Amino acid sequence: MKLTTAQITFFNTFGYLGIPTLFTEDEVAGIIEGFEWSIQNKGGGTEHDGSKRTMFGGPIEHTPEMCAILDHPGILGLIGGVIGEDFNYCSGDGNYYSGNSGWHPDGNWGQLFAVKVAFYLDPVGRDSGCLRVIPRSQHPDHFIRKEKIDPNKSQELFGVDPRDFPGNVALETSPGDVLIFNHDTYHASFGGSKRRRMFTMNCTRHAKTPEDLELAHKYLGIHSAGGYNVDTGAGMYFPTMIDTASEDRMLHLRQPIEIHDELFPQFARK
Ligand SMILES: O=C(O)CCC(=O)C(=O)O
Repeated sequence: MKLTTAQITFFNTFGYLGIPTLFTEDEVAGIIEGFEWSIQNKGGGTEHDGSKRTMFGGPIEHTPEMCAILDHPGILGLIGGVIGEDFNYCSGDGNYYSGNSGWHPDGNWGQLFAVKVAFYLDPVGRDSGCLRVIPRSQHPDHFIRKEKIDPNKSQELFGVDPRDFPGNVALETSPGDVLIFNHDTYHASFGGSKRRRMFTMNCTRHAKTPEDLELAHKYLGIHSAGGYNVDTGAGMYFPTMIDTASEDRMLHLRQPIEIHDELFPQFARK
């Protein structure tokens, strides 16, 4: 799949993009099976009682089938279309969410450096836990950034419930639809169930300049297994991701592995 110029312009202008039915019904069934196996066996899912979010790292790294999401032509076209075909895959999180996620950006890079790909595994609507975004809030000159407005305080500030923060867009999805957004874009979710199934992939530009290499070090110093003090047994990724990687997949893994092992030699793959 190749994004159209209009889709790329939409992403660059508004800071997010949704692709309906990127995955077929059969593919969705396989992804849900792989997600459930992973969270139940590797992610603490058996303990989930709805009182809080259950979260685990590297949701696509624990089974060969989930790892293959990184080889899927639709996913490669989507991520490659917005940050370059040689993008770095930088892990992600798998979740049984419980309740609302307040408004937040995932980064404050001031430029398009990192993106999040979001997969919701149940139908989610505006009041049942879908992702909401504030279009254009990725820009450093967006009014909420310039005026340091916290949209979570919009009830106190403006008499408006945070879920109705002016201008926000509810991205209702069904399984198989895929969302992508700039890490700097403010996002949230309201009204979801106590077992809202969702996982993400984080990706950054491949670093080619000294400035980008510095950003990549900064990024992986925080947002990586080592950054979270997690020993995957294989460094940057859980072993299955590397053990089943083709040369094409390695294009998206090599630079994060190198930087991660340099930053966290104690966790490096032996
Ligand atoms: O679905 C949600 O609760 C929002 C997800 C989110 O905030 C995130 O992945 O950073």
